[in-house]
Amino acid sequence: MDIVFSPDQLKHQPGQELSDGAFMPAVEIPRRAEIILSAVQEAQIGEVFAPGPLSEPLLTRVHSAAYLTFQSTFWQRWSQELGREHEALPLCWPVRHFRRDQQPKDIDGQLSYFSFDAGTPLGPHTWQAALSSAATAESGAKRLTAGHTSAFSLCRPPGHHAAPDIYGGYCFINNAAIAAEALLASGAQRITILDVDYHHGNGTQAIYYGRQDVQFISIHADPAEEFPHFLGYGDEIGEGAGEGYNLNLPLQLGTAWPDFADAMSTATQAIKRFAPDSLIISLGLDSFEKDPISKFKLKTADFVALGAKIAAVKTPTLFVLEGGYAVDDLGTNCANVLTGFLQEH
Ligand code: OKP
Ligand code: ZN
Repeated sequence: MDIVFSPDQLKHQPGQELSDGAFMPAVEIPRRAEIILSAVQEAQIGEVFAPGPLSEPLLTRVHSAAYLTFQSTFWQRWSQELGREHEALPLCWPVRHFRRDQQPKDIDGQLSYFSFDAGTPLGPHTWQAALSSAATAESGAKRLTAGHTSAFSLCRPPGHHAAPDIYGGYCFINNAAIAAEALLASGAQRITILDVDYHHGNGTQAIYYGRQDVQFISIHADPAEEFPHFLGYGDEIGEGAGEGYNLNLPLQLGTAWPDFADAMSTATQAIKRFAPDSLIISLGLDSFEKDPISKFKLKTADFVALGAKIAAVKTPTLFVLEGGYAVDDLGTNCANVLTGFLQEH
């Protein structure tokens, strides 16, 4: 299985995030990617390749023009117009009675308009790293188009919380959607994105909610108990042409492998019925028992079983890295998923 990785992804170096009502050291740090890179090489999963440049049309298929303008010019405006050198966080959102049809002109207003949380710092090289992460996803998708039966896009920062015009949850560009659009642009008819990250993939759901060419399935902590709090319930089934093509499988806090495995069986049955040309796995490793921000109980050995369950779908599969913050175990857990997949493949 080819592995795609770009060192430019390490340039997003958030210092502090707002979490639990206080500034805390950021958990979505470059070390995550470094430790996974060395573990998958050690486990001889495959050869590592750098991605080519991201294709611009893919970006505009996933994100709005206004959002892309905001992100690509943000740091210049923040630092030169406002003279701010510290990383940026939004402060105020258009909830309930506010209007959201007016895009503010000022930078702080726009920061809020294009975000959904205060836990996702924007720094001087964030956008460059996000573009490299998206290029890593595109490059993995190209391997499936070329006939490979699997690939691993070692993406960082992650992508599944990013919606067409909103960043948040450590995500700026929706990498799984970039990969899906690359596959569709190369002739695929149907794609499934299966999101196994501990957190609901609200951004991916938003992008595909009205579409029947991309099936979205997410296994995650119940949003009534966990971030992102406002999406990810079981009654969200898609709308219009997309009705029936969105499947949320929320699980209770404390879920261990047996119940996670049952949800995986439900997911794989739905995938087989849909019969996609390719499967994209939004691979979050934060379902791990020692994850510092999560409350599931998967053990290191369970990740081998997770990889095997994914292989049982018997469809060309692209793994796109999402979350996972237990840095010491992250490499082993990631390599275990890929090894479990390759053994059953
Ligand atoms: C990103 B991904 C907990 C704050 C939660 C956001 C978590 C983002 C997860 N005190 N902060 O899905 O792994
Ligand atoms: Zn997560």
